[in-house]
Amino acid sequence: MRLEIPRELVKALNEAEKVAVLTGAGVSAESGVPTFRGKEGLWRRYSPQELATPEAFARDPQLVWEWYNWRRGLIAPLEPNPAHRFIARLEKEVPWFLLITQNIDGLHQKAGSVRMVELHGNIWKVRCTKEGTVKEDRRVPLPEIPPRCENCGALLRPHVVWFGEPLPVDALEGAMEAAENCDLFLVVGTSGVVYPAAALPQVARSHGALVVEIDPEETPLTSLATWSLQGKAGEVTRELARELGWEL
Ligand code: BV8
Repeated sequence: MRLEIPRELVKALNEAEKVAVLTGAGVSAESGVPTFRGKEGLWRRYSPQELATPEAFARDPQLVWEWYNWRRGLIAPLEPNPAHRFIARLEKEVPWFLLITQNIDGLHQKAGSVRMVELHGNIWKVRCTKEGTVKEDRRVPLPEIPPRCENCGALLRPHVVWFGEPLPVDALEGAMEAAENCDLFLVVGTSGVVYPAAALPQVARSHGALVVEIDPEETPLTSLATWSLQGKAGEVTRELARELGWEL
């Protein structure tokens, strides 16, 4: 069943000068990355709110690292899907663009996105808990759990933002500025429950931007949207690309 794309939306996308995009786990779902709301096998008895916290890591670094090691192993072979590729193409088509992602999987970069900020860090980076140094580490699986800093021997942690931790200041400032100045704000695959990321569509709306949501379900952000396209990101963006005459 072909999704109906409103003519005004196609016009708005063709005329947009400044575009910001906010993505969540849903944009990676069709690549095979489990969303936080989907309960995945081994880890279904834990919620991210329990494991993705500094307290959980202090209490049991082994358990937290087993969870991240499992996720790294799952994500490593995955490829971007048409939604990631649409967003990377949109970046090239508009004069001013910023992608704001909550995802830590690195699939946007793999699809060619460049002008982007990672609000919650990146699963492929590790940080020394003593020296604060950050390094890329793509070893799958990790040779030892929990991994240690080869320089000082202290525990390494995933370079991601846990619940209760502040977001990277430069990323959040860049995201806020983009939400305040864009004329079109596209939200793809987020349940809109995690703050401060979830506040960005409201900021864009209150500064006069058109807000477009792509999600198979209604979310707290749907009422904010000028257009809400209820469908899977890969399928909806394929339709949008067709309307725009883009080959993805
Ligand atoms: C902070 C990295 C302050 C780690 C993540 C009470 C009220 C309001 C706020 C709070 C509160 N209590 C606490 C807070 C703050 C808290 C928060 O918001 N909690 C929530 C749970 C209430 N926020 C924080 O703690 C943040 N920090 O506020 O710091 C501060 C300031 C100064 C000094 C000290 C402290 C930090 C939050 C970041 C947490 N880290 N990730 C890791 O991943 O391991 S969050 C993680 O979960 C993701 O990054 C993402 O942000 C979030 C999950 O959200 P989604 O991406 O939306 O994914 P979800 O599964 O929920 O939804 C998927 C969506 O996709 C759905 O809508 C679904 O329908 C859709 N979908 C499914 N399939 C598809 C699809 N869409 C399209 N196509 C498909 N095929």
